[in-house]
Amino acid sequence: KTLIIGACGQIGTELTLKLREKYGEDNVIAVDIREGNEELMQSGPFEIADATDYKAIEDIVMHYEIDEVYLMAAMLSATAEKFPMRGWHLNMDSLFNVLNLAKDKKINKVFWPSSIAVFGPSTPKNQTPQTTVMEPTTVYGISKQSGERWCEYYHKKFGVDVRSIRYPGLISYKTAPGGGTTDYAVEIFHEALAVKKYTSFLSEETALPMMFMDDAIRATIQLMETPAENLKIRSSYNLGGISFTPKQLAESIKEEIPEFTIDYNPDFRQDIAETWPSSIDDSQARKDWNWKHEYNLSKMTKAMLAGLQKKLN
Ligand code: VAH
Repeated sequence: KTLIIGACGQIGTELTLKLREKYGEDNVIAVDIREGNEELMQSGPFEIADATDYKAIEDIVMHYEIDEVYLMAAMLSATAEKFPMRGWHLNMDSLFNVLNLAKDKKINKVFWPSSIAVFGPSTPKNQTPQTTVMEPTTVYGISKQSGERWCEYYHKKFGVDVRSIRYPGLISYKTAPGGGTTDYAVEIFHEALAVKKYTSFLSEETALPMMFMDDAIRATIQLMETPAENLKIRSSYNLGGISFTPKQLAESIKEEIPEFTIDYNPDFRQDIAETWPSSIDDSQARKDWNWKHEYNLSKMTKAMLAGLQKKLN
């Protein structure tokens, strides 16, 4: 049985729905600190629990006879800058809970999300390599870099089968944006449909690695289903996709909504975005588990507008 912790989050929601489709509703248990959207809540077993509460998570693992856990609970970059100690506590203690359950053989496989936020100002910005200098300057990035070190340590020391992906900015329409620096690229679609204009909190030339959620979910499940002997990386895999600036995204939206306009009012999140890469080299993921993204910028734009339109109707 599969457990998704943080099932109501941006990735967790779509991951839960996709896994339930694939493995059967009753084989995928959703857990979060609060209830999720209607589609999620009606699609299978749900438990309220705090990801940092070891006993609560262990009880759920034993009760449902869980054998693999996707730990998707985290505080993202912008929010963690406002609450550093709460961000560190949530991101790290939830990981230790799940790694220790695996070490004690109470579960046999773990997925844990890292992020391009592990890279910092001294990291090569274009086609950032799998192995490179990483001096993250955000609480979130520091927690993800530390988490990667712990994942590799538990794999090497205790044989824990933990797998991880450094997600780029993820674009989706099924959940509201949740405190990410890349979430301008989600908000913009809501505004484009509602009022045909958007004020971007990142400047027009800020290129960031991005990915449509369907590609990210497919990559996650593909990695988890890859035979362990194929995996060379046990910290976290770089995952590329597309890379675009707010200006390029606005141009893509104008193809569908000609009267759409954008203006720019960078805030503290601009400082975070400037420490991150512009594009990612994911050749290791392509080699080890045959990764290939499918959504380019225009295909993603069309899918986002169609998905949101459907939700609004
Ligand atoms: C954030 N969406 O903005 C997340 C992600 C790479 C960015 O980690 O914090």
